[in-house]
Amino acid sequence: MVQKKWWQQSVVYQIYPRSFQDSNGDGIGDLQGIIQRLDYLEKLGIDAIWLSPVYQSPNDDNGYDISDYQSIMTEFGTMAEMDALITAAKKRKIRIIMDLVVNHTSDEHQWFVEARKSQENPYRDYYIWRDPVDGQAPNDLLSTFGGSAWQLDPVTNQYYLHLFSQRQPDLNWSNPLVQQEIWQMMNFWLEKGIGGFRMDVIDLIGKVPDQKITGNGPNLHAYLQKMNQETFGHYDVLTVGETWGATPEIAKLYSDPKRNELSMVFQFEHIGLDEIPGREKWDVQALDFLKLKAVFSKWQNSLGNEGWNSLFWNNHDLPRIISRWGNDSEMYRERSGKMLATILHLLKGTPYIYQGEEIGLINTPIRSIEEADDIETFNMYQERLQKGYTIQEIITSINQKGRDNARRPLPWDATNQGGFTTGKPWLPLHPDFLKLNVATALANPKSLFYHYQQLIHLRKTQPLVVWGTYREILPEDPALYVYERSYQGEMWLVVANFYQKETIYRDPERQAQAILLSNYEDSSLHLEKLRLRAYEAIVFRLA
Ligand code: TEU
Ligand code: CA
Repeated sequence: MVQKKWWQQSVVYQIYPRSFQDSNGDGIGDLQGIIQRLDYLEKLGIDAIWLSPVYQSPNDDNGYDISDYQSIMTEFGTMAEMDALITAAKKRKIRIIMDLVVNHTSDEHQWFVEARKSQENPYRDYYIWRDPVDGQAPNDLLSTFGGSAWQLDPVTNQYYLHLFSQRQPDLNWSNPLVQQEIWQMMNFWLEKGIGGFRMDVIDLIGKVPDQKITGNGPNLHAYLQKMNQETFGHYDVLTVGETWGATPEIAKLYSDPKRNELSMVFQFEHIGLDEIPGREKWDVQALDFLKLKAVFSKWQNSLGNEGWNSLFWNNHDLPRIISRWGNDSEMYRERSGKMLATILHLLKGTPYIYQGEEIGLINTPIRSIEEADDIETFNMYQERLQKGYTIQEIITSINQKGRDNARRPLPWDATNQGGFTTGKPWLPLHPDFLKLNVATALANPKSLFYHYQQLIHLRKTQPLVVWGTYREILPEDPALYVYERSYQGEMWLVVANFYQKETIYRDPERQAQAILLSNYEDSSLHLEKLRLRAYEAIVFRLA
């Protein structure tokens, strides 16, 4: 019998600290601000907080470029406040999951400052350096953020590898000294009583650049098994790897308990379904809903006891899901948000809620590139201008898929700057914050917030949600997502209309005993001919 883990029964809330709550009026969210808002998270009912990076950083990539893993970013506060956050969260039975970014560091990390001094420097091989080939980069590996993945360092006349920005040099994981440094740092954090790690692009640490292998390299799992043995394997913690290319077979390699690697992974197969295959994320097409259902069902049915699903729509890199696949009009924003939440949170796996998702935040369009912040966006803007795209085409793409959409400060109330800050926010809030804010949501018993709270409550009180089996119904239906969850003789049926157009579900053989949750107050129990209105999502207990 597979041992039951706390993180299988948990709901995780992701905080992007820069945009969560500012406590000192500098317009930047901080640790003290998170401490001040823990009661809100306890009310929502979450069990763990995934904290995007809070370590010292020059913020070239908003904290995903770390210059000191064991000190807190100046704008976010102090190590004492970090310790206070861990303690205050623990009082509320909330664990803190740290963001582990060890594929690369900042170019301001002491290791890189040393490494670039000379080819003989003892830290040189902490990173990946190559001689020019015919005066050019060693090969045509590309950075995720555009351009070559190789940057010439003129002092020592060698190129260093950076799969992300030029200021995020990749660590050389084949160097045992690098591994020792990382184990030491991870144990520093584990000894503080954190609840685990989210592991940034962890599928890349096994890269073999000379063979242009980046993800899923030959030594990747050996590194992770060693990491488990040397650090978190001695603790009862959650470890979730960000693995963009994972298939279910690959996911089992990371999360099969027998392999002693990770608890689970973030896979992104559903996230790519409105992107044109082989093109960049900015090149979108209409979502193929049948494929979305097929991908969910594949993942629900594939892992068995050899792994565990993560469940998410949003994070700090993704556009807001209601704008992307729901309906962010005034009329349907919350209705479609409740539908999206229902179909995700009643699946088998650990759900992750990204800050603001629970009140139905939506994308914030920009009019010009001056309103953007994200390095990925700036690089894409320049690259596409050079390729001849019009400014309007580029701004449209940024408004659809840009990461700033997820990074707008969280509006807490209808006061100045949404109660996020008493100063000037580092990035403007969504202009509708006077209506769309936490206080308004908490004041409305029918708000999306309370729908999330009910979904979490169902997970906490009904073992079927965590442990039940999954079976999809009507996979060919072009508008309905229908699935069963069964456990110890009990059966639930989730029926959701993914679209605005009314549709019918027919299930003449079965009776519904009760409606456990719906996003309409007058949903029908009659399955023989069930009319589903715009985005109507109902959870039935069957007789
Ligand atoms: O993201 C990994 C990653 O590949 C994303 O950058 C993704 O390709 C892109 O955001 C799609 O829009 C992780 C972090 O989540 C991201 O915030 C960092 O920028 C990146 O790694 C580098 O650390
Ligand atoms: Ca602040």
